[in-house]
Amino acid sequence: MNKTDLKDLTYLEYPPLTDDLELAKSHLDDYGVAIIQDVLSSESVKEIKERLEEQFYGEEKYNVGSKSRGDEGFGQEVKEEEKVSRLVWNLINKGDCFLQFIDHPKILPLIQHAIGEKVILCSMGAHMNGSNNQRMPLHQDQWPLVPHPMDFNFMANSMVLISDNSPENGGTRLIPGSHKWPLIDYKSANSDEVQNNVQSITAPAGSAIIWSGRVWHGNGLNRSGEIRSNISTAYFQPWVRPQENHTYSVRKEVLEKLTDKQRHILGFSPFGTLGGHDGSSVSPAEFDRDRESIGVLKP
Ligand SMILES: O=C(O)CCC(=O)C(=O)O
Repeated sequence: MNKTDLKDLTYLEYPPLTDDLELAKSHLDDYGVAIIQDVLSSESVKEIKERLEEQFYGEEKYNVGSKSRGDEGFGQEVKEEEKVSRLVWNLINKGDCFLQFIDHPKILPLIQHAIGEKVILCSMGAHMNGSNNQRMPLHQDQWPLVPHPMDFNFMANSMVLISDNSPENGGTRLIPGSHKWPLIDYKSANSDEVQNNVQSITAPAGSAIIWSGRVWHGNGLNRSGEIRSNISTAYFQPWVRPQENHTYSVRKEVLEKLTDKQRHILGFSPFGTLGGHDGSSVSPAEFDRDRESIGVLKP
């Protein structure tokens, strides 16, 4: 790693928005990024925005969840009052309006195009970036989660925009084309040489960005005076351990509402020989460990 001359790296423009699935697949291949228009209606955006804002202030009130200024990953000391952003984790439990993102028909086929037919959900969370945030380090989603850099695509991410994204409100900054870069380290990727080439996306609320786990990206600087909210739903090939362990964190009342397909994507059933029990490939969501797992037995 790290023999690359940063001057040789190629930067592409963002691909145009599209609602054509086949074109979006070719954008994913060529740019590592696709931007899909009209994934949500304006009524749906409004409903989700209201739910997210309630959750943001609810988590604030009960002093739970995750707050940041953005630049903690650079090792910055941050005062509590400077933490203007929240990552509202595990939306699966936080409103029926989020369940559609587990297997959204305009998103899941593109994720499957990027990493294959069989997927497991890594995590779903809202990046609610407050005004006066700071930049997080540019990163590849699939890299820090797995101990070794691996030069193939086993992760893909989606972000449904609940706010219009622009340079003014810290639209997500991605580097189209960087999925084909040679492996470079974190420090080089965060050098001025690279940072100066990265632009915030401009796209309307209701659209979605899909990207390969190897695309370098990060947040943008929000100076708009308002919160910018994007919902990230990320997926792995099913052999990787997900960020959120849905098999114990999904609340019972939510589990009852999920379809079989959604439970499967959340990891409630095995993939091949992985994720079953006692050598069995049957692992239903209602699994009762005390009754069904075989313990110490004697003849
Ligand atoms: O908030 C954003 O725009 C990007 C967030 C992001 O890249 C991340 O948390 O991995």
